[in-house]
Amino acid sequence: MIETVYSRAWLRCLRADLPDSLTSPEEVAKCELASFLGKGCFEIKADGSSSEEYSIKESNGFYTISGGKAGVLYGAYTLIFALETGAALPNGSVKPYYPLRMLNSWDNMEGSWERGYAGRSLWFDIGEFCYSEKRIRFLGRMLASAGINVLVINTVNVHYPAQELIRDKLSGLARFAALLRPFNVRLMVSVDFAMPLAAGLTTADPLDKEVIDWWRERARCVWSAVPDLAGFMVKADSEHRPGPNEYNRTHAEGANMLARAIAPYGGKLVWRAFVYNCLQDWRDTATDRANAAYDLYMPLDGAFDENVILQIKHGPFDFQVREPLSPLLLGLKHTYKALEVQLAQEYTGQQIDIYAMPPMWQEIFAQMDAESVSAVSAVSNLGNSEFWTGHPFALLNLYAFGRFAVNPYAEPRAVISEWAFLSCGMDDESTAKLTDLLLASRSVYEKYASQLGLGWMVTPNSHYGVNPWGYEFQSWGTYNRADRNAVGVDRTDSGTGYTSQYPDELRRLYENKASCPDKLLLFFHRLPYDYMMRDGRTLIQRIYDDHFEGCEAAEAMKPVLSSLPLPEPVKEAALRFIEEQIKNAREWRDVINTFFHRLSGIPDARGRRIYD
Ligand code: GCV
Repeated sequence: MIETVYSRAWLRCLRADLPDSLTSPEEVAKCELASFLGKGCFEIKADGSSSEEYSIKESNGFYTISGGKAGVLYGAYTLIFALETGAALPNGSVKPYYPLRMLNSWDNMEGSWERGYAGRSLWFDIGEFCYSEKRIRFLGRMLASAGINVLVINTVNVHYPAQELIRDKLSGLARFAALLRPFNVRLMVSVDFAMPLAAGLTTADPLDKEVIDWWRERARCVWSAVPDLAGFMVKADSEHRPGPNEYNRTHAEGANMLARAIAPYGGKLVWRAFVYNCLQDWRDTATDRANAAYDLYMPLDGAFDENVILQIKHGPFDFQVREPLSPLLLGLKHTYKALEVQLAQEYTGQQIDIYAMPPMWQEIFAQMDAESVSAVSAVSNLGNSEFWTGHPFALLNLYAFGRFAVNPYAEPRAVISEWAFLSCGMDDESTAKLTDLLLASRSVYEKYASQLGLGWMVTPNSHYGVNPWGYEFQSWGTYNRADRNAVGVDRTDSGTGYTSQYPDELRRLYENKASCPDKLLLFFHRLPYDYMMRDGRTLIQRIYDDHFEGCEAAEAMKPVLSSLPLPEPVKEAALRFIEEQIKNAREWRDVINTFFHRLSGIPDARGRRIYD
């Protein structure tokens, strides 16, 4: 395979390659520190346990890192980054907050990548494992240094030949697992619930004895090839994927059957809660897709086995620019849960437009008790492009996800600034300018692409670019119901009843349009265009203003980027991408403003140009 040049990402201060011979996190830690600090400046005391905990002590410029086998590796990266950025060393013993910090790669085995915006798969091609070991090792360093410890290697939509990952391709799986093991990264595989059918059985019914035995035997073979496999991930009864409902079994029955097959090996069964009717009739205004997951899973709370983790997207829909927190994350009390976020910018600019996610994650963790979930999981934004993520700044989201997984109380500005300095190595003033730009980027995007909680106004299928009625007359349950008088869906008690899924305090907040936060107003309420907002503007004026302002803010990013001493080729790429972003922002501004102007007939109070 031809080796492409790739960015060193935030590991610029470290040497490009590690020796191929390193087999344990402790060895990696020693090697990274020896080349960064020099031999004789540090000691590593690994206690032999598998703990991820560590402590760092300094005495007269000599550093001692103590901890478990994996812990000392995290300690080494913490020390290196602290010395590089001038940050304080942690006090006492520290360990990552979540034991499972998962990156979900939606890679297909033929090499494409579902919702991928940065080239092709880093490890699959033409139905086989196919990768540069050097590059995968570098990936391992990136993941470890960010704190990520599980890599799900294939998309949850498991099609042939990905089903074979747990059958004919076990030796490839084992080799790949071995490459990432020294970085404390364990693999997980997405499996197809109906796989027994592909293997020749007549059913995939989770209560059928032959099916149960088939999965047990599969688990035995898989874990004998990869003894530290983290587990299986399953998307069932969702978007045409098979599942237990086809056999009139519940999701608890389906998940528990698989969980029991893998439990003897310590495997976790990550079951995705992204289940809704994707064949809805758009004329049906009583059915609300936002209600679906809560309605399905709340009655099953407590029915899942100990090694099942229900993976729940952060909002009730599907990674829109702004959604309220999924009520399922708040409601389930007796089920292990993983929070799912999406680094791949499917609805948030596709790694062309800048969209830094840390402010969003801070909001998510502020709304839910961090302890109420036991794992975090992110859809990957990586591919084989030069910068790993298409836009070089999109790599921030991978780094920052790791930081929030290690510490859900992380501070967005600090994380962004740390990433900016480590990745670009600029002076303090320039780092601060880039940090400000990135910190504001989400609200810039939100203003031109999806304000007031209205989502889905995107081009169908590709999901990039504006199309206000693109999803309006489709079966996906994604409607804005805009007409000449009003826009939005009433999700209150008098509407679809979605608000009733929240605990009382939140229910009251959202139920009442006077208290509902502006950013979610049209998510929860259907409002006339002349509705008077808290700030004294009408709804339609706010829509116009936001689109003009969002577009202006995108345009204003260009001179800032031009002025920064970014290293090449990052600068060239940033200037190239900002041209596309500005074009996109202008299109959003003009299409959305024209759309609502045509519907409402109300002109812009400030007389700006809106096309007829
Ligand atoms: C993996 C959205 C995406 C799909 C994705 C799905 C999911 O619908 O568009 O590509 O499928 O979410 O999360 O399962």
